Amino acid sequence: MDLTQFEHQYEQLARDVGAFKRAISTKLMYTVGKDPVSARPEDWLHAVSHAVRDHLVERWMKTTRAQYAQDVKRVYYLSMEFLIGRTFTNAVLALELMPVIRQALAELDVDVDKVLDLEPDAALGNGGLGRLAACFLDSMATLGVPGFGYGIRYDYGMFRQQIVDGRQVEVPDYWLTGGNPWEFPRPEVQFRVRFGGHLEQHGDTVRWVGTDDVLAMAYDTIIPGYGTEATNTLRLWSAKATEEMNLRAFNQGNYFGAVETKNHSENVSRVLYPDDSTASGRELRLRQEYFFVSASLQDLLRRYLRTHTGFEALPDKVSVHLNDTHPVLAIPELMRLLVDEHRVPWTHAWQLCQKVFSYTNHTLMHEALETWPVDMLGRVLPRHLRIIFDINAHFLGGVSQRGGGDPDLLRRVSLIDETGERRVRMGYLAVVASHSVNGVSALHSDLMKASIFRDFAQLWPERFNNKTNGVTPRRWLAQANPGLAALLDQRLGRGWRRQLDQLDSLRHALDLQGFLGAVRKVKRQNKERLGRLVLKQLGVDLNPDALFDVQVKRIHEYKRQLLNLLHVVTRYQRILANPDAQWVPRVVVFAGKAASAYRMAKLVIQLTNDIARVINNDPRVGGRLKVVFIPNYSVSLAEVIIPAADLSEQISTAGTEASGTGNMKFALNGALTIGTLDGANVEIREQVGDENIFIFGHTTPEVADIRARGYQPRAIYEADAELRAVLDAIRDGVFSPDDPGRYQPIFDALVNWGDHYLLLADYASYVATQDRVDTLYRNADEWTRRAVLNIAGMGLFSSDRTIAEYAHEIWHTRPVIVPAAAPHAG
Ligand code: 26V
Repeated sequence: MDLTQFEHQYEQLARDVGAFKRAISTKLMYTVGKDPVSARPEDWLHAVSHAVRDHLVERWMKTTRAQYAQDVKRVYYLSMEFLIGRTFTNAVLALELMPVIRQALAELDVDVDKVLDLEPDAALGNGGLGRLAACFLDSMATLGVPGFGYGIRYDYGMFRQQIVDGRQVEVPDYWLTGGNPWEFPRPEVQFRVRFGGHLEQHGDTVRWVGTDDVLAMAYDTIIPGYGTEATNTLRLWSAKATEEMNLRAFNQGNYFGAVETKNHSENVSRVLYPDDSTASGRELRLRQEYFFVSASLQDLLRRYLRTHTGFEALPDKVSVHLNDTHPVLAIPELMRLLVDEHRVPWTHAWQLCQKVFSYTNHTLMHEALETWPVDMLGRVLPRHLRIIFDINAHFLGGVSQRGGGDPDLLRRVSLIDETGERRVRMGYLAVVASHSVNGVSALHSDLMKASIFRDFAQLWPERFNNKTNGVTPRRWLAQANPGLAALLDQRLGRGWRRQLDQLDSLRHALDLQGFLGAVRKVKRQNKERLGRLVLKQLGVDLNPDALFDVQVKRIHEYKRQLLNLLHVVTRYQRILANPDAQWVPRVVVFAGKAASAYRMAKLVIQLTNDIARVINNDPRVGGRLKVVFIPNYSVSLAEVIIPAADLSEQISTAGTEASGTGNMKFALNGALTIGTLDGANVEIREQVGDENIFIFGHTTPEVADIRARGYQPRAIYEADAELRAVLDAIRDGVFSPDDPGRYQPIFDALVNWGDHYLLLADYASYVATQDRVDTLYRNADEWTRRAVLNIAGMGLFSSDRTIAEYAHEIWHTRPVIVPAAAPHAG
């Protein structure tokens, strides 16, 4: 760059900074209503967010206009969960405004980092499924795929986790307290959603009458694309009492009763359900599911009908994607809207449905496969139950015509499970009504066809496919790890943000003088950053030279945090027995939430904290081992933890983790994986090479085999002295001297009650592999070389690749063309 060019850019920057200072000050006064002298950091956050938002709005209008002009096919991604996290930094990076904003705020005397840290996470999700939806929105916008996210605007998101005396305590997350500068309320976009009532038959037509109605009101959030003018919309629905409900209630003269009635309606969008919620409140969850799909379908049909007459073109203009079974009521709802309200003949409506819908399965865990009692569905949604029965009749009729000589087939594939209380199988309904059914990793897609959807995969093999998950490199590298991002920019240029496979050329940098050292330095800075957070939150001092061994994810038995703890205790006992050996110092980091009703998961959290307390305070350990449980795992905490990891724990029982996406985020940030051949670990290994990943444990067929032969965990316990010492210590209260029996249930689950997830079967292999980890870590250059090879191999796991596959192979949609911005007028 010559000097004049440089001067020109500098002048441009100065002009932009000046413009932003004025914009922020104006927003502070006229939007937030504060005087700069009395403004709190929260006020500045709102002011600067509004100033940034204005820039997105221009792109948003342009994209929407282009979508209409080009009459594009739109994709509607229906999901109960969108785990977006924070928006500010993401928006600023998308607009490439970070230097300008930093400078503008600094000149206004505002501490940027302090202000950024005030933004609450939009935690409208439990875990992997919700975060995937957020990564997908980012990728759809970046690729120009005309995509709309549709979901629920929960007043209370994922609970805040506090740890009190080692135990998880759930605190409500009222994330909207301070106002949400990113959303646009749309009071003019409201739809009536009906519940209850009964059916009346008039000749051929069915009328659904006497319903209790709720209004769904839209709130829009802009989803910026990266390196493009294209944006998308996330539209979330909030429940409002209807006018007649208000009138009826308030006219009865009982003011408080009336408010209660109003609350009852509006409860539908009050709170996000944790993933193992018990029977209580199940009906409310059913209402939530119907609430958001009904509003979404009414909305998208209205949009379609604005520019089309008749439904012939619907499959060319609309794709509706079902993120797991939670939105599956969209199927009978579309049938209802087409048949009852638009008078489309049943057969035609059904053909349209099958062309419009596609479905992703995210878990094979039995308890997560949704079914709804026929009784409940009949009470809450009588019309939909009738439609489901009709679909079932048509479907079973077709199956029996095909014959095949399997007398049990009809019972097995029926949409109604008739064993015990009759229930509707939502996953089956999704398969029957969709043209595409996919799993989220190669292994999971195969298992899905061999297990839960076996009969359907034989009936319609062409319907089933795999779409291996991915993660957005914008949030999980550029934003979370600015140090590594800068290093990659130096080596590869900036293109990797949109073309993640460019990371592959990092291999050529391996032998460059100083490169490994530079990578190591970034990792160390990230470990120091996490160390500061841990010191502040937990008062525990971490050694940044120690190996940071990290497991962060929802706490669940199948994910086997407990296996990790068995290794920790093994190491502790080894250190005590052999204090003079050359130990590789380790910091073992845990974070994650347990569903509030999940006893065992909560006990694992308590055990982790008890073990941490004992080990961290044992002077004999002398800092060679530290254990921390960082409370309140969230997207923004993940952004700090993941870049600091040396070792990524992905240790689920083979065959249980559908994909995992944390595994990808860690490797992308230069951690080595210790993991089983489960979910996407299998494909990660293919990409990084067997030498650069620590694989251990039994494979999926071996797991099946062990179970089939009659698994005997007690025999393993008795045969392995080291394992026995670990389990005995846990059972006998070494970590819970105040309550020695506290962990008897954990001991029993593993040794006496069948160890369902085969921890003991994998223990020896896991511990031996952890020893190999130590050996490699001693050789700093070799470790770093392999870390770089992990980063280099992550090109495949961009959610851009995943979304491109969905767009080409399932949705058949093409990008919208948004004219590029005119260059700055100066
Ligand atoms: C189930 C239920 C049941 C009723 C209450 C609310 C609720 C919420 C969520 C779920 C199922 C969650 C399934 C899930 O999160 N699966 C994860 O999906 C990730 C993205 O595909 C994948 O990487 C993880 O392996 C998989 O566990």
